Amino acid sequence: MGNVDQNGKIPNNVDLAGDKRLQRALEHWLPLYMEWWNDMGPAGFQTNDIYLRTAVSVEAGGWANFDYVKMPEYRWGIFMTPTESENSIGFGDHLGKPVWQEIPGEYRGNLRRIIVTQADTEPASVEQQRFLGTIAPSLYDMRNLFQVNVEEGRHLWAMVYLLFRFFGKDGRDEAEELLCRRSGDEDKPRILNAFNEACDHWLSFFCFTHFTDRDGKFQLASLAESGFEPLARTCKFMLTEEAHHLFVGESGLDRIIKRSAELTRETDGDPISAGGISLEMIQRSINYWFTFSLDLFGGEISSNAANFFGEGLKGRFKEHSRYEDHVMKDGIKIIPQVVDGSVVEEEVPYRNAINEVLRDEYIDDCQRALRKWNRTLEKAGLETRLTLPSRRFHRHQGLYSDHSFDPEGNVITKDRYEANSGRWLLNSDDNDYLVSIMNQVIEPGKMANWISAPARGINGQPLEFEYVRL
Ligand code: BYC
Ligand code: FE
Ligand code: FE
Repeated sequence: MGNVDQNGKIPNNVDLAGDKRLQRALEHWLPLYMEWWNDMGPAGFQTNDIYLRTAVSVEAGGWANFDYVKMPEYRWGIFMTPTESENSIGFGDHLGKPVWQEIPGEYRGNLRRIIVTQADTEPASVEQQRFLGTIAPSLYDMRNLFQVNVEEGRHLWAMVYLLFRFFGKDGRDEAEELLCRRSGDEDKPRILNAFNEACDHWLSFFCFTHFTDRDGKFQLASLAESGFEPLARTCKFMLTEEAHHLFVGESGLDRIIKRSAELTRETDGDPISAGGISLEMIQRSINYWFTFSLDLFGGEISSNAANFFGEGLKGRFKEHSRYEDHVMKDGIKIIPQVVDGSVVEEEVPYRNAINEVLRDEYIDDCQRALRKWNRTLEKAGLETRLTLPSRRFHRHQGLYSDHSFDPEGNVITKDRYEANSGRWLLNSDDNDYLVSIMNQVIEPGKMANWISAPARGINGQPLEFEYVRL
């Protein structure tokens, strides 16, 4: 199973050649996918050579091959991490029973829903990032953008394979729908809210890859625990690609913060006068994308999530190493809720609160990055610090979406919220300004004025390397 077949139209290690019907069905979907890529993928640059990595094996160390590739010729493949042993289900009511290689009939609906939701985010993000190449701050960054884009395309392939292989006609219909919905479209939007938000400049791009791709990391890690083994192994391999997306976001923001700090000092506190980005704007962008990404974990109290866990479909982050009790039938979790206008702690049955357990892990990981960025500010000699807003602030899903909160998490009136939201969240003036300073920089090794250079190039190449041949 581990061997990768590179010869067919669709590279894979799932023995597509051994299932001609399935192979033909996926080869039939390929031109539909290409049509979507040409319409909704990166605008321009489709005939340029880009220095990209392509997955060519599934071995831990050396799965990636770096070379110049034109994006439409990228080899989108279907890969699963191989298994070493006979696995058993690691959590929930079926704990210890053998993992499923086929879909258990009674869970077909829930699995389909999870896979379609995951799948939908992948093309959505490509659509959101469609125009960013034209305003890239360097060839290095442009290349990273396209790397993320082709890999999100591959993630769509990963999920579409599962739909075709395990869900028959329904799966094929869902796969078609995935190419019909459009990010931000009024009539046929993408499923989850963050994936319909505009991402029209690079401050939003880096916040998106930092905060929103990070939801991907935690959701994929939970699905990598699944008792449905083809899903688990698919998600494990996706996580190897995800690490680069998170690097792009975290280091991109760090580079903006570093440059903004420099310009803040040079201009006596007015980086905008020098065409830079202010720390207040960065804070507003963090507030905006962090909170939209919090929504992606679903409601604080969710019977869907309780079922996914009990049924062995979706576990917790690092279920095996981080937890001892893998059944959690009787536990409780404290969830602060608004009662009569104030926040009080209420007990909730643990399984129903499992979305919040994952959100906790996510917030800790975000906090870690904040500490790093604040060290960058400290080193630059500035006293300003960036923070994460409360998980209650600016929410559109779950318990807190019915109330208004300030960034510290205090209940406030709707009027007070509306009077201040422009100060707290990335606003249209910010967006206009950010778009106005972002002009494409295409000289190898050069950076736009509002961002500092990265510490090193890609795959050991120098910064001056021609990452995109224009
Ligand atoms: N927006 O029971 P609840 C990634 C809906 S990112 C809109 O609390 P549940 C990537 C929900 O569907 C990772 N609607 O939700 C990143 C339900 O609808 P119905 C993506 C939302 O099911 C960057 C209702 O509200 N993967 O890979 O417990 C670039 C009640 O919800 C939202 C996954 O999400 C929302 N934010 O949890 C590229 C994994 N949240 O039934 C890629 C699969 C909830 O009332 N998905 N709703 O119509 C899941 O595990 C779960 O579906 C969710 C929601 C965690 C998303
Ligand atoms: Fe992805
Ligand atoms: Fe990603």
